Amino acid sequence: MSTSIATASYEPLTEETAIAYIEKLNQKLGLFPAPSLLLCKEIGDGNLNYVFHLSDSLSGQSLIIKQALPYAKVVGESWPLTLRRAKIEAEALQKAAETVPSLVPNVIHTDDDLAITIMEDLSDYTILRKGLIDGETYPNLGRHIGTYLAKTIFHSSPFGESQQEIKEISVRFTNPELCKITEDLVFTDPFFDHDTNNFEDHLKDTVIELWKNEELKLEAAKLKYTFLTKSEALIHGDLHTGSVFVTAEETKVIDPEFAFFGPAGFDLGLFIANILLNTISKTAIDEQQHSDLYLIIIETIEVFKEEYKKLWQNHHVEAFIQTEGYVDYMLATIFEDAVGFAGCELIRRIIGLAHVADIDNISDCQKRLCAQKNALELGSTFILKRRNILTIDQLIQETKDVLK
Ligand code: SR1
Ligand code: MG
Repeated sequence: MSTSIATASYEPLTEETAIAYIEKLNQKLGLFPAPSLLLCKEIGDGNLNYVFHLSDSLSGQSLIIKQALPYAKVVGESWPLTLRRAKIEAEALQKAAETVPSLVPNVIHTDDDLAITIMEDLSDYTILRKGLIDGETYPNLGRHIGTYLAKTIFHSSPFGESQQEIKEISVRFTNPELCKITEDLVFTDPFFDHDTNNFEDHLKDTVIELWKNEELKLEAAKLKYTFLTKSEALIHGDLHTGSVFVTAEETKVIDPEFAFFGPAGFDLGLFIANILLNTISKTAIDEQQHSDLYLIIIETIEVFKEEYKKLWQNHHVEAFIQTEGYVDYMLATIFEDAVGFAGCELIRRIIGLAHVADIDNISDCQKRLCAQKNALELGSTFILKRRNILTIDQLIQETKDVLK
């Protein structure tokens, strides 16, 4: 259900006004049983939004209010950002719930004027990035993410949906401002001496070498063009390990505010890159091979391909669907794009504005430098060799060659 409550004009919530807002909404929607005693805490640690945890100390029930800010929290008010992203995020979650309901949080209510989404409380879950940094293992993760990717991509593509529905999705999820952030921060700025970049002094020579690598820049330019122009499916748009909540058994994909109708390999590429950033970090710290992390990548890709093929066989929206070689061609192009996008993500997390704690939190300076250089080398390898990295084994082997 979507409404506007209390005021038509936007105001950032505080912990106090969040409680007042929910108390008012409670009268309409019965979110908490009466009487209630609500407590609220702002718990957001992301780059862009407020996240309030609301709990009723009488019933023990709880929920989350997510509110978009009109600017990027990570930079400040000098970087204005559309509030419409809250609507995109809520609708992307609802769309994903049509095909993978157990893998996304339940959206309870939205308010477009206040850029608010109220959703199921996932406080029992851990952000995957933190869990991996802490050395936790998640045996179901690869299967869950592979399934999430196959189902969300297939069912929002012309192979799984009618032509009219696809046109409607592509218009509804037009997301120019958030796409521009990715175009700049992932595909452009890290490859140039740009003022948004943020890298350590000890990397300066390596980064200057990368900026001079014209072959690499040409391939990065092609990948940027693919991101700008390839409209294949409704994608999450920011599927790093901070966008996944996990428990030992369960997985929830959150935060699809960057969702748009884009290249089908983008989410897979970002997810692989972020698992690899954790692998690179751990390998730099202990010089061990981390087969559990490689296994997440292997299972994600294998399950993605298996599930995608199953869906392909069972749906007949597209006349050519049974044509020999077509599904393998599609999967190969998605994989090639994913490898290239993974390369760009590896590089931008070292040179660009938005870093990852997996690498930045390595306290030993020499080990951190080693991890940063390895991420840049592996990113460059993926970008340059993506057309020859055809299998999961080749992808893992290229990684091991860089990390040895
Ligand atoms: C200003 S936003 C920086 C980064 O945070 C988001 O999660 C996206 O990854 C974006 O690139
Ligand atoms: Mg996010």
